[in-house]
Amino acid sequence: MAEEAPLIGIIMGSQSDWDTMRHAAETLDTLEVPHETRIVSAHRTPDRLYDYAKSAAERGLRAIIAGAGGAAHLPGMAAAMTRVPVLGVPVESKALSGMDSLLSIVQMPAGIPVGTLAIGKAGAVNAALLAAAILAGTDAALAGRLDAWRREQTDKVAERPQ
Ligand code: RP5
Repeated sequence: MAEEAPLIGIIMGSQSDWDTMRHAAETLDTLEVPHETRIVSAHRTPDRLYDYAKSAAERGLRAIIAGAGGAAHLPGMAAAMTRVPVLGVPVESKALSGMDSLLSIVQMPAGIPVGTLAIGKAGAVNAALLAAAILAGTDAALAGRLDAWRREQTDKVAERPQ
């Protein structure tokens, strides 16, 4: 989907976050939502974060999915610099299993919201589904693909345990 202008930006604090955040990218691939992926660290590449967040709206991004672990400032800092909705994914950290990431992302003071998802893969998948649902409000074809994705999930649930 490289040829289409991205509607969703997936950013992460480190290469080490990709194993989690690739699930967001794969879910958007499945739903045929144009997106881009970037490593943008609040701590190590603050200028890159500034440029990314400041240009997000004018570049046409409709949501940013931001994953980070530990002292996870990335989603909140991105949200502080753009009105584009930011969905935060707490990456599971080695030291505290992602509780640090979760609390860093979820406890935003009133005024700058970050929509916070679950820790790890579930959060990455759900961030993508939520971003797709936001876009589906004004995109009937995407709404159809999202409904089909949900139907398929429902159909996979057996009535009785095997
Ligand atoms: C955070 O620090 C990143 O989001 C990552 O989850 C964590 C560890 O980063 P690395 O030391 O693996 O680069 O900024």
